[in-house]
Amino acid sequence: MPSLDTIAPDAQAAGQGHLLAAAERLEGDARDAFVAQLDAIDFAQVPTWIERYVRAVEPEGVPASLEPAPYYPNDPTNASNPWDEDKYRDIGTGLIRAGKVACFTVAGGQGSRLGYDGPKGCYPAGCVTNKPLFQVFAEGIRSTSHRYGAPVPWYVMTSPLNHDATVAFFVEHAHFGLDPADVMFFPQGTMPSLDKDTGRILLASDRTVATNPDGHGGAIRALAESGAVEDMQRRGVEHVSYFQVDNPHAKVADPVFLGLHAGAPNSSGEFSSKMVAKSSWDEKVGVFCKADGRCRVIEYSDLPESLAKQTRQDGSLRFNAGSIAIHAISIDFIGKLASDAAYELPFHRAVKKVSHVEPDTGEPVEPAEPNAVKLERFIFDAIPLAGSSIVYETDRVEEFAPIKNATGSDSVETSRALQTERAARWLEAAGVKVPRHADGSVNACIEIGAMTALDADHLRAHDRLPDAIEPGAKVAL
Ligand code: UD2
Repeated sequence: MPSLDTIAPDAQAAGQGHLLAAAERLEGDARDAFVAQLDAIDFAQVPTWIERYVRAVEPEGVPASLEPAPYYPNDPTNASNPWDEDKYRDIGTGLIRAGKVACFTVAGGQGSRLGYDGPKGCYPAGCVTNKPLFQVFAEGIRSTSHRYGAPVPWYVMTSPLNHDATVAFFVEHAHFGLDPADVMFFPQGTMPSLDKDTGRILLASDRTVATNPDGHGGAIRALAESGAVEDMQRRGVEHVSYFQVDNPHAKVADPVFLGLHAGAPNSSGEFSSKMVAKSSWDEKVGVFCKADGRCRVIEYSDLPESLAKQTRQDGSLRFNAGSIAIHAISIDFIGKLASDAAYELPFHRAVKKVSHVEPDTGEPVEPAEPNAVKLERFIFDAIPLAGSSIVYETDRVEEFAPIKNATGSDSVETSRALQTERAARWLEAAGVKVPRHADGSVNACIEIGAMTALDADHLRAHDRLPDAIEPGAKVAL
Protein backbone atom coordinates (compact mmCIF):
# COMPACT_ATOMS: atom_id res chain seq x y z
CA MET A 1 0.00 0.00 0.00
CA PRO A 2 1.43 3.44 -0.90
CA SER A 3 2.37 5.66 2.04
CA LEU A 4 2.01 9.41 2.39
CA ASP A 5 5.64 9.66 3.53
CA THR A 6 6.93 8.37 0.20
CA ILE A 7 4.64 10.60 -1.82
CA ALA A 8 5.17 13.76 0.27
CA PRO A 9 8.59 14.96 -1.03
CA ASP A 10 7.53 14.84 -4.69
CA ALA A 11 4.15 16.41 -3.95
CA GLN A 12 5.78 19.23 -1.94
CA ALA A 13 8.39 19.82 -4.64
CA ALA A 14 5.59 20.09 -7.18
CA GLY A 15 3.83 22.79 -5.11
CA GLN A 16 0.98 20.46 -4.16
CA GLY A 17 1.33 20.57 -0.35
CA HIS A 18 -2.42 21.24 -0.01
CA LEU A 19 -3.05 17.61 -1.03
CA LEU A 20 -0.85 16.38 1.82
CA ALA A 21 -2.75 18.59 4.27
CA ALA A 22 -6.02 17.16 2.93
CA ALA A 23 -4.69 13.62 3.48
CA GLU A 24 -3.66 14.46 7.05
CA ARG A 25 -7.25 15.45 7.82
CA LEU A 26 -8.55 11.99 6.86
CA GLU A 27 -8.43 8.74 8.77
CA GLY A 28 -8.70 5.01 8.17
CA ASP A 29 -10.03 3.75 4.83
CA ALA A 30 -10.82 7.25 3.56
CA ARG A 31 -7.20 8.24 4.09
CA ASP A 32 -5.87 5.06 2.44
CA ALA A 33 -8.11 5.59 -0.57
CA PHE A 34 -7.03 9.22 -0.88
CA VAL A 35 -3.35 8.30 -0.60
CA ALA A 36 -3.88 5.74 -3.38
CA GLN A 37 -5.29 8.54 -5.57
CA LEU A 38 -2.23 10.67 -4.83
CA ASP A 39 0.05 7.75 -5.59
CA ALA A 40 -1.44 7.54 -9.11
CA ILE A 41 -0.33 11.13 -9.87
CA ASP A 42 3.01 11.54 -11.61
CA PHE A 43 4.19 14.39 -9.36
CA ALA A 44 7.57 14.53 -11.10
CA GLN A 45 5.70 15.72 -14.22
CA VAL A 46 3.41 18.21 -12.49
CA PRO A 47 5.82 21.21 -12.63
CA THR A 48 6.25 20.68 -16.38
CA TRP A 49 2.48 20.54 -16.88
CA ILE A 50 2.04 23.76 -14.88
CA GLU A 51 4.84 25.52 -16.72
CA ARG A 52 3.66 24.45 -20.14
CA TYR A 53 -0.13 24.40 -19.88
CA VAL A 54 -1.02 26.73 -17.00
CA ARG A 55 1.63 29.49 -16.86
CA ALA A 56 3.19 29.86 -20.32
CA VAL A 57 0.35 28.94 -22.56
CA GLU A 58 1.36 28.95 -26.18
CA PRO A 59 -1.51 28.86 -28.65
CA GLU A 60 -1.57 25.57 -30.53
CA GLY A 61 -0.28 27.17 -33.70
CA VAL A 62 -0.14 25.32 -36.98
CA PRO A 63 3.07 24.66 -38.94
CA ALA A 64 3.86 27.36 -41.49
CA SER A 65 4.21 24.93 -44.37
CA LEU A 66 0.72 23.44 -44.12
CA GLU A 67 -0.65 21.71 -47.22
CA PRO A 68 -3.59 19.37 -47.76
CA ALA A 69 -2.61 15.72 -47.24
CA PRO A 70 -2.80 13.41 -50.27
CA TYR A 71 -5.31 10.57 -50.08
CA TYR A 72 -6.57 7.51 -51.89
CA PRO A 73 -9.80 8.70 -53.55
CA ASN A 74 -13.02 6.86 -52.82
CA ASP A 75 -13.39 6.14 -56.52
CA PRO A 76 -10.45 3.86 -57.42
CA THR A 77 -10.92 4.69 -61.12
CA ASN A 78 -10.26 8.39 -60.39
CA ALA A 79 -8.37 9.63 -63.47
CA SER A 80 -5.64 11.50 -61.61
CA ASN A 81 -5.06 8.88 -58.93
CA PRO A 82 -6.28 5.39 -59.89
CA TRP A 83 -5.56 2.45 -57.59
CA ASP A 84 -6.29 -1.26 -57.50
CA GLU A 85 -9.19 -1.72 -55.10
CA ASP A 86 -9.44 -5.51 -55.64
CA LYS A 87 -5.79 -6.03 -54.81
CA TYR A 88 -6.11 -4.21 -51.49
CA ARG A 89 -9.44 -5.88 -50.67
CA ASP A 90 -7.67 -9.22 -51.09
CA ILE A 91 -4.84 -8.17 -48.80
CA GLY A 92 -7.28 -6.93 -46.13
CA THR A 93 -9.52 -9.98 -46.44
CA GLY A 94 -6.43 -12.17 -46.02
CA LEU A 95 -5.53 -10.37 -42.79
CA ILE A 96 -9.03 -10.81 -41.35
CA ARG A 97 -9.22 -14.49 -42.41
CA ALA A 98 -5.84 -15.11 -40.76
CA GLY A 99 -7.14 -13.70 -37.45
CA LYS A 100 -4.69 -10.81 -37.63
CA VAL A 101 -7.30 -8.06 -37.12
CA ALA A 102 -9.04 -6.95 -33.91
CA CYS A 103 -11.51 -4.15 -33.34
CA PHE A 104 -10.82 -1.36 -30.90
CA THR A 105 -13.48 1.10 -29.73
CA VAL A 106 -12.81 4.21 -27.68
CA ALA A 107 -15.78 4.55 -25.37
CA GLY A 108 -14.35 6.53 -22.49
CA GLY A 109 -15.90 9.90 -23.32
CA GLN A 110 -18.56 11.35 -21.07
CA GLY A 111 -21.26 12.11 -23.65
CA SER A 112 -22.12 15.33 -21.86
CA ARG A 113 -23.09 17.09 -25.13
CA LEU A 114 -25.68 14.38 -25.75
CA GLY A 115 -27.15 14.90 -22.29
CA TYR A 116 -27.29 11.12 -21.85
CA ASP A 117 -26.77 9.73 -18.38
CA GLY A 118 -24.84 6.53 -18.97
CA PRO A 119 -22.07 5.12 -21.16
CA LYS A 120 -22.56 6.51 -24.65
CA GLY A 121 -22.40 3.01 -26.12
CA CYS A 122 -25.70 2.19 -24.36
CA TYR A 123 -27.47 4.98 -26.26
CA PRO A 124 -30.38 3.73 -28.42
CA ALA A 125 -29.10 4.41 -31.92
CA GLY A 126 -30.95 2.13 -34.34
CA CYS A 127 -33.51 4.18 -36.27
CA VAL A 128 -36.17 1.44 -36.15
CA THR A 129 -35.01 -1.01 -33.48
CA ASN A 130 -33.47 1.48 -31.04
CA LYS A 131 -30.50 -0.88 -30.81
CA PRO A 132 -27.79 0.54 -28.58
CA LEU A 133 -24.53 1.59 -30.21
CA PHE A 134 -22.66 -1.28 -28.53
CA GLN A 135 -25.09 -3.78 -30.10
CA VAL A 136 -24.64 -2.22 -33.54
CA PHE A 137 -20.86 -2.80 -33.29
CA ALA A 138 -21.19 -6.23 -31.66
CA GLU A 139 -23.35 -7.38 -34.59
CA GLY A 140 -20.88 -5.86 -37.04
CA ILE A 141 -18.11 -7.87 -35.41
CA ARG A 142 -20.14 -11.11 -35.32
CA SER A 143 -21.11 -10.70 -38.94
CA THR A 144 -17.50 -9.95 -39.99
CA SER A 145 -16.33 -12.99 -38.08
CA HIS A 146 -18.94 -15.20 -39.85
CA ARG A 147 -18.24 -13.72 -43.26
CA TYR A 148 -14.49 -14.31 -43.09
CA GLY A 149 -14.49 -17.39 -40.88
CA ALA A 150 -12.15 -16.06 -38.21
CA PRO A 151 -12.45 -14.68 -34.70
CA VAL A 152 -12.37 -10.89 -34.48
CA PRO A 153 -11.62 -9.98 -30.87
CA TRP A 154 -12.96 -6.67 -29.59
CA TYR A 155 -11.20 -4.32 -27.18
CA VAL A 156 -13.31 -1.60 -25.59
CA MET A 157 -11.70 1.31 -23.78
CA THR A 158 -13.90 2.70 -21.03
CA SER A 159 -13.10 5.32 -18.40
CA PRO A 160 -13.07 4.91 -14.62
CA LEU A 161 -16.40 6.80 -14.68
CA ASN A 162 -18.26 4.38 -16.95
CA HIS A 163 -16.29 1.12 -16.76
CA ASP A 164 -18.53 -0.80 -14.37
CA ALA A 165 -21.72 0.37 -16.08
CA THR A 166 -20.32 -0.65 -19.48
CA VAL A 167 -19.31 -4.13 -18.36
CA ALA A 168 -22.66 -4.63 -16.59
CA PHE A 169 -24.49 -3.63 -19.79
CA PHE A 170 -22.67 -6.29 -21.81
CA VAL A 171 -23.29 -8.94 -19.14
CA GLU A 172 -26.98 -8.00 -18.99
CA HIS A 173 -27.23 -8.46 -22.78
CA ALA A 174 -25.17 -11.66 -22.94
CA HIS A 175 -22.45 -9.75 -24.82
CA PHE A 176 -24.89 -9.41 -27.73
CA GLY A 177 -24.05 -12.92 -28.89
CA LEU A 178 -20.25 -12.51 -28.83
CA ASP A 179 -18.06 -14.93 -26.92
CA PRO A 180 -17.19 -13.03 -23.70
CA ALA A 181 -13.64 -14.41 -24.03
CA ASP A 182 -13.30 -12.33 -27.20
CA VAL A 183 -14.38 -9.03 -25.64
CA MET A 184 -12.01 -7.18 -23.34
CA PHE A 185 -12.78 -3.99 -21.44
CA PHE A 186 -10.21 -1.75 -19.83
CA PRO A 187 -10.43 1.77 -18.41
CA GLN A 188 -8.32 4.59 -19.74
CA GLY A 189 -6.19 6.66 -17.39
CA THR A 190 -7.04 9.99 -15.82
CA MET A 191 -5.26 13.28 -15.34
CA PRO A 192 -5.63 15.59 -12.35
CA SER A 193 -7.52 18.81 -13.15
CA LEU A 194 -5.41 21.89 -12.41
CA ASP A 195 -6.53 25.28 -11.09
CA LYS A 196 -6.05 27.58 -14.07
CA ASP A 197 -4.53 30.40 -12.01
CA THR A 198 -2.32 28.58 -9.53
CA GLY A 199 -1.68 25.16 -11.09
CA ARG A 200 -2.80 23.52 -7.85
CA ILE A 201 -4.50 20.17 -8.33
CA LEU A 202 -8.19 20.59 -7.52
CA LEU A 203 -10.09 18.54 -4.96
CA ALA A 204 -13.51 17.25 -6.02
CA SER A 205 -14.35 16.67 -2.32
CA ASP A 206 -12.44 16.49 0.95
CA ARG A 207 -11.41 12.94 -0.05
CA THR A 208 -11.31 12.94 -3.82
CA VAL A 209 -8.87 14.43 -6.31
CA ALA A 210 -10.61 16.13 -9.27
CA THR A 211 -9.61 14.20 -12.38
CA ASN A 212 -10.63 13.92 -16.02
CA PRO A 213 -10.17 11.08 -18.52
CA ASP A 214 -6.83 11.53 -20.32
CA GLY A 215 -8.30 11.72 -23.84
CA HIS A 216 -8.55 9.03 -26.51
CA GLY A 217 -4.78 9.37 -26.89
CA GLY A 218 -4.66 7.77 -23.45
CA ALA A 219 -5.55 4.60 -25.35
CA ILE A 220 -1.89 3.96 -26.12
CA ARG A 221 -0.85 3.65 -22.50
CA ALA A 222 -4.10 1.92 -21.51
CA LEU A 223 -3.75 -0.70 -24.26
CA ALA A 224 -0.25 -1.51 -23.06
CA GLU A 225 -0.84 -1.34 -19.30
CA SER A 226 -4.12 -3.26 -19.31
CA GLY A 227 -2.49 -6.27 -20.97
CA ALA A 228 -4.57 -5.76 -24.15
CA VAL A 229 -1.45 -5.53 -26.33
CA GLU A 230 -0.11 -8.73 -24.81
CA ASP A 231 -3.48 -10.41 -25.34
CA MET A 232 -3.44 -9.33 -29.01
CA GLN A 233 0.09 -10.65 -29.48
CA ARG A 234 -0.89 -13.98 -27.92
CA ARG A 235 -3.77 -14.24 -30.41
CA GLY A 236 -1.60 -13.31 -33.38
CA VAL A 237 -3.41 -10.00 -33.94
CA GLU A 238 -1.24 -7.59 -35.95
CA HIS A 239 -3.55 -4.61 -36.54
CA VAL A 240 -6.50 -2.97 -34.83
CA SER A 241 -9.41 -1.36 -36.60
CA TYR A 242 -10.03 1.75 -34.45
CA PHE A 243 -13.37 3.57 -34.28
CA GLN A 244 -15.31 5.83 -31.93
CA VAL A 245 -18.32 4.72 -29.96
CA ASP A 246 -20.48 7.52 -31.37
CA ASN A 247 -20.54 6.45 -35.04
CA PRO A 248 -22.95 3.56 -35.80
CA HIS A 249 -21.88 3.60 -39.46
CA ALA A 250 -18.21 2.82 -38.75
CA LYS A 251 -17.28 -0.32 -40.69
CA VAL A 252 -15.85 -2.44 -37.91
CA ALA A 253 -13.18 -4.05 -40.10
CA ASP A 254 -13.03 -2.78 -43.67
CA PRO A 255 -10.92 -5.11 -45.87
CA VAL A 256 -10.07 -2.44 -48.46
CA PHE A 257 -8.88 0.01 -45.82
CA LEU A 258 -6.92 -2.65 -43.94
CA GLY A 259 -5.37 -3.79 -47.21
CA LEU A 260 -4.25 -0.25 -48.09
CA HIS A 261 -2.91 0.22 -44.56
CA ALA A 262 -0.88 -2.98 -44.64
CA GLY A 263 -0.04 -3.21 -48.32
CA ALA A 264 0.14 0.19 -50.04
CA PRO A 265 3.69 1.08 -51.09
CA ASN A 266 3.49 4.52 -49.45
CA SER A 267 2.18 3.15 -46.12
CA SER A 268 4.47 2.05 -43.33
CA GLY A 269 1.57 -0.07 -42.10
CA GLU A 270 1.68 1.65 -38.72
CA PHE A 271 -1.16 4.18 -38.60
CA SER A 272 -3.68 4.87 -41.38
CA SER A 273 -6.86 6.91 -41.46
CA LYS A 274 -10.16 7.40 -43.23
CA MET A 275 -11.50 10.77 -44.32
CA VAL A 276 -14.65 12.20 -45.89
CA ALA A 277 -14.91 15.41 -47.86
CA LYS A 278 -15.95 18.11 -45.38
CA SER A 279 -19.58 19.22 -45.62
CA SER A 280 -18.68 22.87 -44.97
CA TRP A 281 -15.57 24.85 -44.11
CA ASP A 282 -16.58 24.97 -40.45
CA GLU A 283 -17.61 21.34 -39.96
CA LYS A 284 -16.35 20.20 -36.57
CA VAL A 285 -13.87 17.59 -37.75
CA GLY A 286 -10.07 17.62 -37.80
CA VAL A 287 -8.41 17.98 -41.19
CA PHE A 288 -5.65 15.81 -42.68
CA CYS A 289 -2.75 18.03 -43.63
CA LYS A 290 0.85 17.64 -44.60
CA ALA A 291 3.65 19.59 -42.96
CA ASP A 292 7.38 19.01 -43.27
CA GLY A 293 6.71 15.93 -45.35
CA ARG A 294 4.53 14.32 -42.68
CA CYS A 295 0.82 13.71 -42.49
CA ARG A 296 -1.02 15.06 -39.45
CA VAL A 297 -4.48 16.06 -38.27
CA ILE A 298 -5.12 19.68 -37.39
CA GLU A 299 -8.15 19.86 -35.11
CA TYR A 300 -10.96 22.10 -36.41
CA SER A 301 -10.55 24.56 -33.56
CA ASP A 302 -6.87 25.05 -34.48
CA LEU A 303 -7.18 25.43 -38.26
CA PRO A 304 -7.11 29.17 -39.05
CA GLU A 305 -10.34 30.33 -40.69
CA SER A 306 -8.38 31.76 -43.63
CA LEU A 307 -7.05 28.26 -44.42
CA ALA A 308 -10.30 26.47 -43.65
CA LYS A 309 -12.09 28.70 -46.18
CA GLN A 310 -9.55 28.36 -49.00
CA THR A 311 -10.99 26.87 -52.16
CA ARG A 312 -9.58 25.21 -55.27
CA GLN A 313 -10.33 26.38 -58.80
CA ASP A 314 -13.46 24.22 -58.93
CA GLY A 315 -14.79 25.86 -55.76
CA SER A 316 -14.22 22.85 -53.49
CA LEU A 317 -12.45 23.30 -50.16
CA ARG A 318 -8.67 23.03 -50.40
CA PHE A 319 -8.42 21.53 -46.90
CA ASN A 320 -11.33 19.15 -47.43
CA ALA A 321 -10.07 15.90 -45.89
CA GLY A 322 -12.20 15.66 -42.75
CA SER A 323 -11.19 13.10 -40.14
CA ILE A 324 -13.96 10.71 -39.11
CA ALA A 325 -11.70 9.17 -36.48
CA ILE A 326 -11.45 5.74 -38.08
CA HIS A 327 -7.93 4.35 -38.12
CA ALA A 328 -5.96 1.17 -38.66
CA ILE A 329 -3.03 0.84 -36.25
CA SER A 330 -0.40 -1.87 -36.03
CA ILE A 331 0.25 -3.55 -32.71
CA ASP A 332 3.98 -3.05 -33.14
CA PHE A 333 3.46 0.69 -33.50
CA ILE A 334 1.25 0.81 -30.39
CA GLY A 335 4.04 -1.00 -28.52
CA LYS A 336 6.59 1.55 -29.75
CA LEU A 337 4.39 4.52 -28.81
CA ALA A 338 3.81 3.06 -25.35
CA SER A 339 7.40 2.19 -24.55
CA ASP A 340 9.60 4.85 -26.14
CA ALA A 341 9.61 8.29 -24.49
CA ALA A 342 10.50 9.88 -27.82
CA TYR A 343 7.10 8.73 -29.08
CA GLU A 344 5.03 10.10 -26.21
CA LEU A 345 1.93 11.92 -27.39
CA PRO A 346 1.64 15.59 -26.38
CA PHE A 347 -1.12 17.02 -24.19
CA HIS A 348 -3.78 19.46 -25.30
CA ARG A 349 -5.29 21.83 -22.77
CA ALA A 350 -8.95 22.68 -22.36
CA VAL A 351 -10.16 25.27 -19.86
CA LYS A 352 -13.40 24.07 -18.29
CA LYS A 353 -15.65 24.65 -15.29
CA VAL A 354 -14.85 22.12 -12.55
CA SER A 355 -16.78 22.08 -9.26
CA HIS A 356 -14.44 21.57 -6.34
CA VAL A 357 -13.86 22.25 -2.65
CA GLU A 358 -11.48 24.83 -1.21
CA PRO A 359 -8.55 22.78 0.12
CA ASP A 360 -8.13 24.86 3.29
CA THR A 361 -11.74 25.39 4.34
CA GLY A 362 -13.56 22.51 2.60
CA GLU A 363 -16.06 25.07 1.20
CA PRO A 364 -17.73 23.81 -2.00
CA VAL A 365 -17.15 26.02 -5.05
CA GLU A 366 -19.44 26.10 -8.10
CA PRO A 367 -17.44 28.22 -10.54
CA ALA A 368 -19.35 30.69 -12.69
CA GLU A 369 -16.48 30.85 -15.18
CA PRO A 370 -14.05 28.17 -16.46
CA ASN A 371 -11.58 27.67 -13.64
CA ALA A 372 -9.64 24.52 -14.46
CA VAL A 373 -7.15 23.23 -16.99
CA LYS A 374 -7.88 19.71 -18.20
CA LEU A 375 -5.17 17.87 -20.07
CA GLU A 376 -5.94 15.30 -22.76
CA ARG A 377 -4.04 13.36 -25.38
CA PHE A 378 -5.36 12.85 -28.92
CA ILE A 379 -4.77 9.57 -30.75
CA PHE A 380 -4.22 11.31 -34.08
CA ASP A 381 -1.04 12.96 -32.75
CA ALA A 382 0.53 9.55 -33.42
CA ILE A 383 0.16 10.09 -37.18
CA PRO A 384 3.30 12.21 -37.74
CA LEU A 385 5.24 9.73 -35.59
CA ALA A 386 4.59 6.93 -38.06
CA GLY A 387 7.11 6.24 -40.83
CA SER A 388 4.53 6.99 -43.51
CA SER A 389 0.84 7.37 -42.81
CA ILE A 390 -1.84 7.11 -45.52
CA VAL A 391 -5.37 8.51 -45.77
CA TYR A 392 -8.25 6.82 -47.59
CA GLU A 393 -11.39 8.67 -48.66
CA THR A 394 -14.70 7.04 -47.87
CA ASP A 395 -18.32 7.94 -48.55
CA ARG A 396 -19.99 10.07 -45.89
CA VAL A 397 -23.36 8.30 -45.96
CA GLU A 398 -21.69 4.89 -45.87
CA GLU A 399 -19.47 5.58 -42.92
CA PHE A 400 -20.22 8.67 -40.91
CA ALA A 401 -23.48 9.04 -38.99
CA PRO A 402 -22.22 10.23 -35.60
CA ILE A 403 -24.43 10.83 -32.59
CA LYS A 404 -22.81 13.62 -30.62
CA ASN A 405 -25.48 16.19 -29.82
CA ALA A 406 -29.04 16.01 -28.49
CA THR A 407 -30.34 18.08 -31.40
CA GLY A 408 -29.09 19.77 -34.58
CA SER A 409 -25.99 18.60 -36.44
CA ASP A 410 -24.47 15.20 -35.58
CA SER A 411 -27.53 14.36 -33.49
CA VAL A 412 -29.63 11.24 -33.15
CA GLU A 413 -32.01 12.77 -35.70
CA THR A 414 -29.33 13.29 -38.37
CA SER A 415 -27.84 9.86 -37.64
CA ARG A 416 -31.21 8.16 -38.06
CA ALA A 417 -31.80 9.92 -41.39
CA LEU A 418 -28.38 8.75 -42.57
CA GLN A 419 -29.09 5.19 -41.43
CA THR A 420 -32.24 5.22 -43.56
CA GLU A 421 -30.44 6.74 -46.54
CA ARG A 422 -27.67 4.14 -46.39
CA ALA A 423 -30.17 1.31 -46.09
CA ALA A 424 -32.15 2.73 -49.03
CA ARG A 425 -29.02 2.86 -51.20
CA TRP A 426 -28.14 -0.74 -50.41
CA LEU A 427 -31.71 -1.89 -51.12
CA GLU A 428 -31.89 0.03 -54.39
CA ALA A 429 -28.56 -1.49 -55.44
CA ALA A 430 -30.14 -4.90 -54.78
CA GLY A 431 -33.12 -4.01 -56.98
CA VAL A 432 -35.62 -3.18 -54.21
CA LYS A 433 -37.94 -0.26 -54.87
CA VAL A 434 -37.62 2.40 -52.16
CA PRO A 435 -40.16 5.26 -51.90
CA ARG A 436 -38.59 8.71 -52.06
CA HIS A 437 -40.05 12.21 -51.65
CA ALA A 438 -39.74 14.77 -54.44
CA ASP A 439 -36.60 16.19 -52.77
CA GLY A 440 -34.97 12.73 -52.91
CA SER A 441 -35.26 11.92 -49.21
CA VAL A 442 -36.55 8.47 -48.29
CA ASN A 443 -40.26 8.22 -47.46
CA ALA A 444 -39.76 5.45 -44.88
CA CYS A 445 -37.54 4.58 -41.94
CA ILE A 446 -35.24 1.66 -42.72
CA GLU A 447 -32.58 -0.03 -40.63
CA ILE A 448 -30.37 -2.85 -41.90
CA GLY A 449 -28.61 -4.75 -39.12
CA ALA A 450 -25.08 -5.99 -39.67
CA MET A 451 -26.21 -9.61 -39.21
CA THR A 452 -28.25 -9.08 -42.41
CA ALA A 453 -25.55 -7.25 -44.34
CA LEU A 454 -22.28 -5.43 -43.80
CA ASP A 455 -22.41 -3.54 -47.10
CA ALA A 456 -24.33 -3.23 -50.36
CA ASP A 457 -22.62 -6.26 -51.95
CA HIS A 458 -23.37 -8.38 -48.92
CA LEU A 459 -27.05 -7.36 -49.09
CA ARG A 460 -27.28 -8.10 -52.80
CA ALA A 461 -26.39 -11.71 -52.05
CA HIS A 462 -29.35 -11.95 -49.66
CA ASP A 463 -32.08 -14.29 -50.89
CA ARG A 464 -35.12 -12.94 -49.01
CA LEU A 465 -35.43 -9.25 -49.76
CA PRO A 466 -38.80 -7.58 -50.33
CA ASP A 467 -39.60 -6.28 -53.83
CA ALA A 468 -40.47 -2.85 -52.49
CA ILE A 469 -40.67 -0.82 -49.28
CA GLU A 470 -44.13 0.65 -48.53
CA PRO A 471 -44.27 4.49 -48.36
CA GLY A 472 -44.08 5.62 -44.73
CA ALA A 473 -43.12 2.16 -43.49
CA LYS A 474 -40.77 1.38 -40.62
CA VAL A 475 -38.66 -1.57 -41.68
CA ALA A 476 -35.88 -3.38 -39.84
CA LEU A 477 -33.99 -5.99 -41.86
C1 UD2 B 1 -13.58 13.95 -32.71
C2 UD2 B 1 -12.32 14.51 -33.36
C3 UD2 B 1 -12.68 15.28 -34.62
C4 UD2 B 1 -13.44 14.39 -35.58
C5 UD2 B 1 -14.66 13.81 -34.87
C6 UD2 B 1 -15.36 12.80 -35.76
C7 UD2 B 1 -10.92 14.91 -31.43
C8 UD2 B 1 -10.22 15.88 -30.55
N1 UD2 B 1 -11.66 15.39 -32.41
O1 UD2 B 1 -14.32 15.08 -32.27
O2 UD2 B 1 -11.53 15.76 -35.27
O3 UD2 B 1 -12.59 13.38 -36.05
O4 UD2 B 1 -14.32 13.15 -33.64
O5 UD2 B 1 -16.47 12.28 -35.14
O6 UD2 B 1 -10.79 13.72 -31.29
N2 UD2 B 1 -13.06 9.47 -25.92
C9 UD2 B 1 -12.52 8.61 -25.01
N3 UD2 B 1 -11.84 9.12 -23.96
C10 UD2 B 1 -11.65 10.45 -23.78
C11 UD2 B 1 -12.20 11.35 -24.72
C12 UD2 B 1 -12.91 10.82 -25.78
O7 UD2 B 1 -12.67 7.38 -25.13
O8 UD2 B 1 -10.99 10.84 -22.80
C13 UD2 B 1 -13.82 8.92 -27.05
C14 UD2 B 1 -15.30 9.24 -26.96
O9 UD2 B 1 -15.99 8.25 -26.24
C15 UD2 B 1 -15.68 9.26 -28.42
C16 UD2 B 1 -14.43 9.77 -29.12
O10 UD2 B 1 -13.36 9.54 -28.23
O11 UD2 B 1 -15.92 7.96 -28.90
C17 UD2 B 1 -14.52 11.22 -29.59
O12 UD2 B 1 -14.45 12.09 -28.55
P1 UD2 B 1 -15.08 13.54 -28.60
O13 UD2 B 1 -16.56 13.42 -28.59
O14 UD2 B 1 -14.46 14.33 -27.52
O15 UD2 B 1 -14.55 14.11 -29.99
P2 UD2 B 1 -15.27 15.10 -30.99
O16 UD2 B 1 -16.58 14.60 -31.36
O17 UD2 B 1 -15.19 16.49 -30.46
